Amino acid sequence: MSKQVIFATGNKGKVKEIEMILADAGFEIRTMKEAGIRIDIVEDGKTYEENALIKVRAVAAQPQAQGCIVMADDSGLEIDALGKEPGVYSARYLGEDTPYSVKNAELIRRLEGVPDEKRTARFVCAIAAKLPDGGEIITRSTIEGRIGYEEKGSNGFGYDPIFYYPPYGKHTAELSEEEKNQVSHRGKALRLMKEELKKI
Ligand code: ITT
Repeated sequence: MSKQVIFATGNKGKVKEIEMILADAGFEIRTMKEAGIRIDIVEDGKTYEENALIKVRAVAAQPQAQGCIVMADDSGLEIDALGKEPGVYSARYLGEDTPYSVKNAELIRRLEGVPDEKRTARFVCAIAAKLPDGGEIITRSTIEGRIGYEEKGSNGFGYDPIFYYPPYGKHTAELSEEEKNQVSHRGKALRLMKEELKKI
């Protein structure tokens, strides 16, 4: 089994976490940029799984990816009181280039007057892998929490400053990298993927 992995993501926050989570798996990990792959991928799937597969298939079709395992992460934040928005549109919510301080403030504003017990939310992560023989594997995991009342913490990325994680009594942006990876949607989905890859 190839130990060379190309991760099909352009999100630096994800890359940092992925490299830490997979550090003990013995893979040689490169991002698509590091592998010299510069393609625009249209993520028009309706689910996290579909989008993760769209990313791995697009990258695996490139000549630079031959012989490598290609992996991708598609993830998002589901807020129950907002009908699971922004969900699969999390990166595009209010515009791809809009600062997260603005996106986070808007989500908090939309939850004004919503009590604690109805502020439930989760991060979801689907990880897809495309193997050199064309085989595909998908794993998925979530982390359950609530939307807070203000931004807290400066670790992590994206919506971490507004995601309150009850078992630690902190927002995920207040957790260390190790703490977040231990309990996060991405940490758990990637560890499931490591287990699946060990079987082949
Ligand atoms: P790639 O497709 O290049 O991987 P992306 O940022 O466009 O990067 P997604 O389409 O999967 O990735 O969007 C996921 C969005 O969900 C991400 O941009 C964040 O806004 C949010 N998100 C996912 N995981 C998160 C986490 O651990 N902490 C905070 N926000 C997260």
